[in-house]
Amino acid sequence: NVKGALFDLDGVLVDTAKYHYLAWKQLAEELGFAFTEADNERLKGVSRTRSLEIVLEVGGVSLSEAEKHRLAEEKNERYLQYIRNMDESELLPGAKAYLLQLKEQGVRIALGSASKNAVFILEKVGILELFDSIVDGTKVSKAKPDPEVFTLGCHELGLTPQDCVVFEDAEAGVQAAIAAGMYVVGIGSEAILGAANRVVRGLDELVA
Ligand code: B16
Ligand code: MG
Repeated sequence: NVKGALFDLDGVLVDTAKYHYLAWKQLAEELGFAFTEADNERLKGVSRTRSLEIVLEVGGVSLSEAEKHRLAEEKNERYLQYIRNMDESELLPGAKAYLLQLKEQGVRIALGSASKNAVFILEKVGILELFDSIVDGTKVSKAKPDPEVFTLGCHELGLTPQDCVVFEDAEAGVQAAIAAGMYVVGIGSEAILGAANRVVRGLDELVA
């Protein structure tokens, strides 16, 4: 019986990938190369620092640590310009209804995201107060597929892994949940998330 639910943010509750994409694309253009939506798939669920390395790899560009630090900051400034305009209408279908349904059932809710902007986004879309625990990129040092983000979330909820279910849209996130010993529901396509215990197209499929 499920006592805790851990949610990834980007791709599960909101589609922030489109804003990450716009910000990275602008950065790539500034550096003189193109960055496509297909390239952007590689950034899903990946930390900001690692994302920049992938972007630079796409452009065949190598830079100093100091320069990389500056560009990561610059990308984040751009990203913030996009997400500051977010509101409740940007919640993915079924996201809020499903969170409320779980709350009604007495299930405790945690966030397990790589993003350092997670709290800001949850506030913008109006669901911050539904979370009993927030584990985000400011709290963990090891990125998915390392289980740290989910193990910590489960611990903060005062539960054991067998009590918890994870909702994830990225392959690395599904692997992280499996490594944490939790039941995992993939959000997206069976072809990519086949390792999950169950795959649905979106949280709206789970709303009773
Ligand atoms: P930030 P998730 C991830 O969110 C995104 O999928 C990934 O593209 C992004 O690079 C990462 O957050 C870090 O985000 O730059 O805001 O710290 O899927 O783990 O919720
Ligand atoms: Mg995600």
